[in-house]
Amino acid sequence: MKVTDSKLLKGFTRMCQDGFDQGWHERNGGNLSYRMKEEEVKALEGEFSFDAEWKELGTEVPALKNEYFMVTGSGKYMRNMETFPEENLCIIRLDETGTKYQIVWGLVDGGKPTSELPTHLMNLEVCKKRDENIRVVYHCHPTNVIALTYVLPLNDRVFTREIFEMATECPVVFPKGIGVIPWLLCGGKLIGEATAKVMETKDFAVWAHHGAFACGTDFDITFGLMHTVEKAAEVLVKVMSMTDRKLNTITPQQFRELNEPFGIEIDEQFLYERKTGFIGEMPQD
Ligand code: 2HA
Ligand code: ZN
Repeated sequence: MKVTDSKLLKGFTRMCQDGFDQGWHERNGGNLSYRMKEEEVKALEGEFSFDAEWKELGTEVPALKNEYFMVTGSGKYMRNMETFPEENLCIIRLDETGTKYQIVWGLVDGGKPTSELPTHLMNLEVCKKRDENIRVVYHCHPTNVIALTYVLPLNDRVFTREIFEMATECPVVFPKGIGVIPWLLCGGKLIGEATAKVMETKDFAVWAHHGAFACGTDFDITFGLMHTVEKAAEVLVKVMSMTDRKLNTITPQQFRELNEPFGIEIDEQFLYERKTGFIGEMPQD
């Protein structure tokens, strides 16, 4: 089968377009990676070429050795992925040490995989270790999430709790919460390590003053997670533009009531008692 006819490529590029349509991918902002299933590799490998030179990843991901990934290209625009996939994205394979990659399809006019490749692969590696069905890692620049990194403490518990309170759906969709990473230089191993640390236990990481990362088992789940967090962040921005305190909100006890009917276990660290009611207050314990 041709890569461009595959359901995989259609799902991948549709997600890029959906993110662009949301306004999360100005210019060349954001990137997407997908760890391919064996059957997807088999169906498409007739079109692969194995002549390209092996390049250093800039990190080590031994648990992903010999695997194939569909990834957006560095400097490429998400709005072009659906229309011109061969020029803007690629399929890479890793070598048997998990330290080098080779482009086997795509980027036909030249180029290299996303500048955030180390973060993507380090995330995909830790995610695979906790759930081998997690295949998608998505990075974008969601406006309201970024705005909140200027006014909320960069603290996992506070950030998660304030987002949780903005929609009952939130703790149902991501009961393990959100991890927040302070400003770090993007594109390298250090920020990749910090993000992977979050992804060891959570599906969502915020990069202060930059954007967000989400992981998931498929494109719908991963995009839906980003969309849910950003929607709640938008509500919080609206609330904060009216007040620094809420008159009404969802209480810790009400959050706990969600556990049983929804088959979830909201991490108790986020259900601390509020003392002042000020948005962004730190937990006392
Ligand atoms: O330009 O978003 O973080 C792509 C990015 C880098
Ligand atoms: Zn970015």
